[in-house]
This record gives sequence, C-alpha cells and structure tokens, in this order.
Amino acid sequence: MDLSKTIALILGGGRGTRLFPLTKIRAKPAVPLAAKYRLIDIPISNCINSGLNRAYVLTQFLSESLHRHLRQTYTFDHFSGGFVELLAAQQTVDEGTDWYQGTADAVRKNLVHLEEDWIEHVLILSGDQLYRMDFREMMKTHIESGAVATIAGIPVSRKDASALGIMQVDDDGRVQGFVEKPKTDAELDLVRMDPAWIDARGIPSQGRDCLASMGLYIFNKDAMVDLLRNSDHEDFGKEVFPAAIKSHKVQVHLFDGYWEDIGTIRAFYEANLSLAGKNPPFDIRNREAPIYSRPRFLPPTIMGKTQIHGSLIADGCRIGDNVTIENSVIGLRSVIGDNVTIKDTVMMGADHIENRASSKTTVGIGDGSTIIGTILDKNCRIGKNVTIVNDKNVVDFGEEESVQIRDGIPIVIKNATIEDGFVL
Ligand code: ADQ
Ligand code: ADP
Repeated sequence: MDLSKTIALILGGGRGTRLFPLTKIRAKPAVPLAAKYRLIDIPISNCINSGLNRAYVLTQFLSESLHRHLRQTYTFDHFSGGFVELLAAQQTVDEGTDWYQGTADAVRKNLVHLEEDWIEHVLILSGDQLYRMDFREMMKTHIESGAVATIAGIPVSRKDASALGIMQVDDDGRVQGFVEKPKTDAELDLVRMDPAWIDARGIPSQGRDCLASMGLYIFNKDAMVDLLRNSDHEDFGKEVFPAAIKSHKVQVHLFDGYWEDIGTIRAFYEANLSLAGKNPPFDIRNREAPIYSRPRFLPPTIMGKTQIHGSLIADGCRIGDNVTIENSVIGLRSVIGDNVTIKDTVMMGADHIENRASSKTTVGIGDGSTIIGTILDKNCRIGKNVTIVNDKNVVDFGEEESVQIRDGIPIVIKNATIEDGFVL
C-alpha cells in the first residue's frame, strides 16, 4: 500500500496540563523520552517506517528548540519531496490566530496546508503515544472498506475504557457507536463489544470487551475538509466521530500490539521505566522499524566502579565510583558523582557537557545522593548528599517549586538547583 498521497498531521499537544511541569516550559513533542529521543520521534518514525515522509506537527507554541530538532533530524533528499514541519497555533494565518481549541479545531485551523492537489488522504496522529504501527496496513483497511474515515482500534478492558473513546462496530468493522470517555456502566453498555467478535478476528480478547479508539485516524481529505468546514466541532473524539458515524461510513482498523498513551506523568514515567527492563514490551532495538532521533556526536559514556541493573544509559554520561543504578533511564550527558544511588528514576540528562569547574553545584547528581522513584528534568543541578525518595508518599505537591510531586512521583524541574543536603 502506497502512502505517497497521504499527509500526516501529528497533534503535538493542546493547552492540557497533564504533563505539567514537564510541559510548562516546553512544547509537549519536545519532551525527552527513553534517554535519547523526544516524544515526537515516535509518530514520525512510524510514518517514515511506513513509507510516509510528509508530515506537519501541530503545536501550540513556536518552540525554537523543537523546530531545530525537527530540522536537524528529519532531513530528506531533494528528490524524495519529504518534509516534517512545525505549524504553531501562534502563527497560523488561516481562520484567526486563536489557540487551537481541540484536536479538530487544530486541524481546521490548518486546512490551508492541505489544499495541494496531490493530497488524497490525511493521517491524524497523537503526539504522546508509544507504539509501533505500519500505517500501510491501516490504509489497506481504509481503502478496502471504502470508508470515509478509519479509526485505529485496540481491545481494552472496562477499567481502562473510561479514559478513552470507545467504539461499537458491526460484523464488517463499520463503526456504529462512539462514546468519548464513558463515565458510567450504562454509557459503556451502549458500546460494549462481544468478546467473541474480537476473538473471531484473530485477537485473543482475554476479557477485553471494549474497543478503544487509539486516537489515530485516516480520512479521505475532501470528506474531512467538508466535515470540519461545515461544523464547529472542536474535538474528534468528543464531537466529530459521534456525529460522523451517523452520516458517513467510518471503519475500524484493529490493532493489538503494544500501545500506551503517555500523556500523563505516571504513564510517561512507567513507559520510560518499562523500556529499561530485560524484556521491554516496546522494543527500541527493532531493526526493521527503528526509532529515529537527532544524530549527535557525543563521546561514549565513562563509568567508574558502578553497578547497573536493568537500565538504559545514553551517550555522553560521566558516572563516578561506588554508584548503583537500578531500573532507571539515564539520559544524554548525565553526570553522576561518587557514592550515588539511583533507583526507579528517569533522569533526562543535560543539554551541554559542562566544564566541571564552572559552577558551585554542577549539572547532574552530586556525591552521596540518593534518588528513588523520581523524574529529573534536563539540566538539573542536584547537590551533594541530597535525598529524594518521597517516603511520606505525597501524591501532589507544588506549583512553582523546584521539586514538585505529581501522581506520587517527585519531579525536579528543568534547570533547577537543589541545595546540598536537601531531603524529600
Ligand atoms: P485524548 O488523548 O484524551 O483522547 P486529546 O487530549 O484530544 O485526547 O489528545 C489527542 C492528541 O492531540 C494528544 O496527542 C494531544 O496532545 C493532542 N492535542 C490535544 N489538543 C490539541 C490541540 N489543541 N492542538 C494540538 N494538539 C492537540 C483521544 C481521543 C480518544 C482516544 C484517545 C487515545 O479523543 O477517543 O481514545 O485519544 O489516546
Ligand atoms: P527543550 O530544549 O527543553 O526541549 P523546548 O523546545 O520545549 O525546550 O522549548 C524551547 C523554548 O520554546 C522555551 O525556552 C520557550 O521559550 C518556548 N516555549 C516552549 N513551550 C512554551 C510554553 N509552554 N510557554 C511559553 N514558551 C514556551
């Protein structure tokens, strides 16, 4: 299946605060992931590995460093016609300069970029999910069914259903019902599936009797433009699909691989740590469908007497003596002193390799510190003998502080300095 007439629109994040404070000073697509990538690398890599090399990333902010990341990473040769470009709400010229109000509104405000004749299909992707999918297979489902729109769907259990758009489909896979984030059992019962239907499609239902929208859609361009121009629907899940299934043929494309929405602090934290285990559910080492990122020319990581268990360690790190690192993700250019214990922690690393003598509290983790169950954003300066373990199990704390807690996970914010001896 050929995706040369398809353009991808990657939804790079609304005003949503679910990833705060990680997204307080950066656009969501730029959030670092798995020691050396950024969130945006996942959907773009899926596109490239599916033979799709034309994509726009829709974001609220004109972020210089995100722009630079995209420009330096996703360069295509002159003859391929490929591009990955950032479209920021603040600079859209079409139909006003407001913030994007929702996913459909973000697409509507950028319809001007879809006018070119060659575009027949639009692939809409979320910017905050971890998964690997060949979109050619989804396009095959779309074309064969003759639908106007196709939604990627994954079987989920009832307990997960309330955070997702849930679909009910007929025997041919046509979507008959769509409820966005059903809150009650009664609402769910309206759209639940017979597990036998899922089993009959070669996917073991294993108690999953709901079919969730993965937030990935293929549209025939002209039909999508009509749908958006002739309504004021702001959101695909809340408004566009519940209405469109009544007037148009909307199909499901079944998927049953690893797929995680990592749009909350806890999901983001757990997905990162899951990659550090021995048998990660998502394989970042897959040769057929690699995850791309900016090529960097960093020195190898240098370590002293260090014990490392089940962890990812990126390039350019300097790790001291008598250090224990367990079930953790250690990002690019991380500096870790002597006698340090790091456990169940996501350390994002640093933007620059710092000259050691240049400041009092250097970038990284100082001697004698213990960091457990924490997210350290980029360029943190953690002093000596600091303890961050959240042993009081605080769930939520702080707005402006250097260390905040979300979903029970301490987060040291970007560029923060934590004084020697600090204890949490
Ligand atoms: P949610 O993930 O809750 O549900 P939403 O918050 O609309 O939906 O986000 C979808 C994607 O669009 C995310 O990547 C988000 O960052 C981005 N986004 C949101 N608002 C945006 C805006 N104004 N501008 C640019 N990008 C924006 C959706 C569907 C559900 C489905 C889940 C699957 O609505 O039906 O089950 O995705 O995760
Ligand atoms: P990082 O280098 O951490 O990935 P980003 O690319 O996310 O940083 O952000 C670079 C710059 O873009 C920020 O320093 C800021 O000026 C601007 N920016 C990003 N997100 C926001 C936001 N939410 N509000 C205001 N400015 C922002």
